[in-house]
Amino acid sequence: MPEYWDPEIETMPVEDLNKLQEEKLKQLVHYVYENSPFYRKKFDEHGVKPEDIQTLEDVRKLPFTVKQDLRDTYPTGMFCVSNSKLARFHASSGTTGKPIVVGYTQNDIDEWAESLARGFTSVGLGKNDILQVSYGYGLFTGGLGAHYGSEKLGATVLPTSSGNTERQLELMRDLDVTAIACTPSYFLYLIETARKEGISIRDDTKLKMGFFGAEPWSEELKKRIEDESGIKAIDIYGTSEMSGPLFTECSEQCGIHIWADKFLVEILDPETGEPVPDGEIGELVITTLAKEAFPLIRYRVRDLTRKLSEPCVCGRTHPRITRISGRSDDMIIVRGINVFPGQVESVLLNIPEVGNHFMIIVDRIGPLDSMKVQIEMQESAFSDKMSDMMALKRKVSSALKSVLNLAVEVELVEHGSLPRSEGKSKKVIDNRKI
Ligand code: DLL
Repeated sequence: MPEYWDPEIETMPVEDLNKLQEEKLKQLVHYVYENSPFYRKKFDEHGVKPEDIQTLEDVRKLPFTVKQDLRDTYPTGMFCVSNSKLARFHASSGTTGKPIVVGYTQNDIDEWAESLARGFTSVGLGKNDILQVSYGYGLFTGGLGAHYGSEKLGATVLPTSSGNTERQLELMRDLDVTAIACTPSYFLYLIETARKEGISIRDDTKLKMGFFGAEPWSEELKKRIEDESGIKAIDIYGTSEMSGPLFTECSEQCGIHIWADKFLVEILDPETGEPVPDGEIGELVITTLAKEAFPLIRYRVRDLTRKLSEPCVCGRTHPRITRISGRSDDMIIVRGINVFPGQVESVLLNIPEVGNHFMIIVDRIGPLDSMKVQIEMQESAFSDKMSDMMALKRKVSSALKSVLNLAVEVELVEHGSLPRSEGKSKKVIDNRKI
């Protein structure tokens, strides 16, 4: 019997769900028009009035919101409530310029926690579980987001935050932790550190699942994590602008459930802004239907994914999105060829001799772009024979070439020599930008 947090909402017939979204959308456009000078101006410039929005399809009459809008209105120029109604801020460390500040009313925090409580329940997490939250606590939304979600569920939280890996492992064992939430790259580091200490996550801990997200990760990495640790790896997704970590896969693991009573999803062609057919890849665009402090209208998230509208076999009727395959602005262009780091990860992790860590380095030598991939090998694959190493390099090179259509230099580096990450990992160094 599948378990639901809120069966009535989660299994609501699609037509009813659409009606509910329509009502909420209508309320939202009035709300932002009345409470956010930013949106009032945007709507006016776009020639659209709240009354023009009567059906769900009318959402397409509304202007997009983009990250630059959040920067231009830094810190709180897009908020719809005064400071006295705010319960919390978070901020994302923008790679360029000012960070982005997001704000929440108490109600926003409750809604956020509820979204996660639904997701946690959908993979079988419950009151008897102990969740180790190894996402960073603080301005980043990961730690506190997972923490509040878990408390709402009634599970026990172990708020380790990131870092101090040996201690994390010690507590995980001593307290019989059953689930963890962290970036997939940090979990790889945990597995590696455990191994060095002679601990097997599979045999020496009670860990049964992990909620991995906050950075792109491939199916191949999921498989490696599951094979090396014996736990179930669940995809968890969200962004600071939407609130933080919000959505997870259910135990069927066939897409991430997006709670349609709280968020309206569009998948659009990044070039034309037109919707792509169900199941086709495009850019995720989100409208928040339940947020008070910092609602977003048609926010262009820039993450690339597919929408699956068919109800899930778990009985939930809300739409799903597939694993994020990259960001439209993550793409590196090398000699005119588009390369997504995720593609590189998929190719590499399909080769058994290749270890779990790699780094892409892009350079410009004279007029020409060049791409190099540094790869750690599996310790077991290391050989003293030069010819074996050369053969492995050729194998990796030709696998990359066949997928990327690009000649890539491959450098095999010593196990443990590439940087390990405690939070979001960096997989690309683009020296052309320096
Ligand atoms: O990373 C929120 C979060 C925390 C999500 C913990 C999941 C777990 P930001 O720092 O604003 O928020 O970064 C959001 O991270 O647009 C994606 O590009 C990427 N991202 C987040 N989750 C995933 C995922 C948090 N499951 C940006 N798969 C997003 C792939 C992800 N990319």
